[in-house]
Amino acid sequence: MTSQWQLRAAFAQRLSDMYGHEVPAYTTLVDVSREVNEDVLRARGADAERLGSIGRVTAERHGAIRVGTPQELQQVARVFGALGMHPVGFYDLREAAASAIPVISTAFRPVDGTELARNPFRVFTSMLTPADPRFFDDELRARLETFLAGRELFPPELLELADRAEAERELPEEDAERFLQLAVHAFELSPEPVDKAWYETLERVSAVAADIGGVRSTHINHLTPRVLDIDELYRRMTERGIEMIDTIQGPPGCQGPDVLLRQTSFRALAEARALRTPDGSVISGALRVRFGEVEARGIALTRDGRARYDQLLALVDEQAARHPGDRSDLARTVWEQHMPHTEQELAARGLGYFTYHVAPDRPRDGNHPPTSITELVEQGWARAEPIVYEDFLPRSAAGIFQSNLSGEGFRNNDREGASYDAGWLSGAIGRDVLDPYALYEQQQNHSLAQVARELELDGA
Ligand code: OOG
Ligand code: NI
Repeated sequence: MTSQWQLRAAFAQRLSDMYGHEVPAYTTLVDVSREVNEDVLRARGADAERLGSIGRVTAERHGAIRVGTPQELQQVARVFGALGMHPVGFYDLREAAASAIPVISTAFRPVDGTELARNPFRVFTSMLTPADPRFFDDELRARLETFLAGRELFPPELLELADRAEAERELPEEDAERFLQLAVHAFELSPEPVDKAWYETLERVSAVAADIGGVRSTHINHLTPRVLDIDELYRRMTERGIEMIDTIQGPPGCQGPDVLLRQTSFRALAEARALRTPDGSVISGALRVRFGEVEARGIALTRDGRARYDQLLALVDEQAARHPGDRSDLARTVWEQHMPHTEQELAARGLGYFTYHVAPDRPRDGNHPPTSITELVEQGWARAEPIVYEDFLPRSAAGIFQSNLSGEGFRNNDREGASYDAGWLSGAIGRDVLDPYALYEQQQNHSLAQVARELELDGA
């Protein structure tokens, strides 16, 4: 029998093999990430593994896919449900950038600590919003919806196997093999010719709309390894002559603990594709759809911590508008002034999530332990271990989308946008879209309750 986490790990590995075969620059990114990680491990020792074992980090990937309709999203949810991955978080990218990005998104990922430690594979999943009149007029919307309704992204056999794997939490070996083949195939780039005129019609609205609704299949558009020092990775990729986008998205790299998520990418490469012209002939052309991204993960921030992060970003924007120059220098200065420089401070101020554990080696001096967690940590009764951020950032996601679009696209801001939120998305998928903060908080609270029990604190 193959269990869900084994299916997930095998799927991530096969997707990686497939992607490396199709997009060789991805392999370079993975190699350079591994080299950087080995160097960081050598230089920093155990500290390098504070946010995940080197085994987890080396195997860790996130992918990104894009679909067209709620029905397709429901099917995606079944495929990932088989792998023990659940929809977490709601991201609205429609306003997050200057370019037209007509999608809303969630991320499918494992949610509990044990599963994440086994294999944290996650997929950022976006759904097109044809019903948003700022991007699509009635006629284009109708054509798009008809086109999307007529395609099949996932064969019924794959979905049946997925349902079985989810219900039984495992599959017999032979079925597991079949499931993996079908699932990986569903995310390969299709050789089928692309309808050139239709693709270009959508491209005028948005390159993302064309990528999603202009073809009869879906594909993984990037697969992202995790690196322990993204500034160093950026330098080494540039040295190798791979042109990276001009920034690292997310918090600036500076003194103090890493928080949230930092990401960077290389631009989508032109790939040869067959195009069908209006007279029915097939010509060879090129489309830019797939790219490479890499990320460094830090500590998960609480709602307060995240509010601080968003305020600082706004402050940096404001200053950058007044002082043109290197935005990252500005950001570092702002961060160094306003963000805690130590994990202890992050925890004590309630800005970051941690799990707490009774220190096994504290000499028993007859004193009664204090009851506040900050004091327990300060006096050596308990230790705090950071919880790693497992999710995404809407602004960084928009930045990644945007840096890979060929044109600005079109958004009519005179019209009112269609409104979507996590509740709407839950209804559309037919599964709860989980709140990431609730998940981190649960993990933290669980560990606090355990500490209280072990130290026999009042009320425990
Ligand atoms: C998704 C872009 C967002 C990330 O890591 O923030 C993303 C896409 O291009 O479909 O993957
Ligand atoms: Ni990504």
